[in-house]
Amino acid sequence: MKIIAADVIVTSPDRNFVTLKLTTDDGLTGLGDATLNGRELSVVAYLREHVVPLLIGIDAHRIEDTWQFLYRSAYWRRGPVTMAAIAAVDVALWDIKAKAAGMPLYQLLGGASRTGLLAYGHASGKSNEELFDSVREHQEQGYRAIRVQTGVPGLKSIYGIASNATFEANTGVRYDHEPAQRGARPAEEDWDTRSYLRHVPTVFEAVRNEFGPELPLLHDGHHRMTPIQAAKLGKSLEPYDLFWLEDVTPAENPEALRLVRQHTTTPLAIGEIFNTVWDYQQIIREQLIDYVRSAVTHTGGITHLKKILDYASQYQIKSGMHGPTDISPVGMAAAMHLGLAIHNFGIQEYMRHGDKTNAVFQQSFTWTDGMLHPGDKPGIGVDLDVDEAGRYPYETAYLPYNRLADGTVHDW
Ligand code: GCO
Ligand code: MG
Repeated sequence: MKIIAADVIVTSPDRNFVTLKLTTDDGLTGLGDATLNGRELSVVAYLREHVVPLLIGIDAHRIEDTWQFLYRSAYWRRGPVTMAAIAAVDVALWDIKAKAAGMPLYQLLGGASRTGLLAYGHASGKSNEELFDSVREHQEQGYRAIRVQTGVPGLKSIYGIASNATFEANTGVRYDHEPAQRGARPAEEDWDTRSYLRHVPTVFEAVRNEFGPELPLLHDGHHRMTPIQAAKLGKSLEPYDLFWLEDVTPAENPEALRLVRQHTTTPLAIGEIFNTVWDYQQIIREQLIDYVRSAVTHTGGITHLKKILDYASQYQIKSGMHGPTDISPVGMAAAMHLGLAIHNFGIQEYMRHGDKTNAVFQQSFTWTDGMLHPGDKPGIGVDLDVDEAGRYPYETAYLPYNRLADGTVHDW
């Protein structure tokens, strides 16, 4: 079964997506997600210029061999662009193999280990009132686990807060569902860690008082704290029993989590901007985290993320795969198949894609009582309507960035 065509499809229905479509000589097709938010075209070039020519003629069944070939033959290993490109090839090959077998992909990964995947959504608000409404809205949509992000007094616009009126007016989508803004330059947001550290525990106290002790609550620090600040936050949130506290310190230095871990029993999650097992090696071995946040899309695909998660399982560390809107429906489907099959599944992030996106990508997954299931169509269960995709050409878009009050650039 040979690859005879490899097409890189760029489309921007509600946001930019990059998809690789492989076709075999017996007429099967497979899809892989290669979307790298705000840097999409770098992966397009990597694929079109350097990978597509190597794929024509290869045996589509040889997934592990193709992975090792693309990873090792480049010499320049790792990094988000390379690993997103390899991921797209890997997932497209798994899609093809599962279609050839006539089975949903999770069957090839060992079969279902559970009936569905617990998923969490993003509630947010500038004020507690707005936040409570957002939590309730998510509960009405079926969510049984909820991430809570709050505005901070004195800060105009910060990561993860939905009520950004300018953004919504410009884009027609809620900010928490889509932080990347179309336009020639990144939007500037503001930040003050001391105000944040003072305010966040009061919000979690209010949320627990309003919604009770049962509801699993999560929070994302988005890499903005120093280790000692992160330790303080973890400690001050302990009474509110978080499911996890995410990305507390910058990801370049994972061993910073040692200090955080020494000070708090709040469970820690990290990894959405990691891209290989090497980023995780030390923090898994030293048991510095509780959840692996990588997406299939940014971590070399199913083949490589499964290895990371198998390693993590030896230390009772679970999956918490990244699932914001910048993971395309193809990347989400791959995550669902992997999550259904592995033993150490923890939770799946799930934000809804917009209607235009859902018209480009026809999907087989189901959402029932807060649980996702990838469906039982052969392959990963996603089709791409090329004509519909063609209606939405690429649009320049950037993620925002932060400045402190004195103008210093800060982690966003
Ligand atoms: C999350 C993430 C996202 C990222 C986004 C960047 O936890 O879902 O932090 O909100 O900011 O994916 O592209
Ligand atoms: Mg995050």
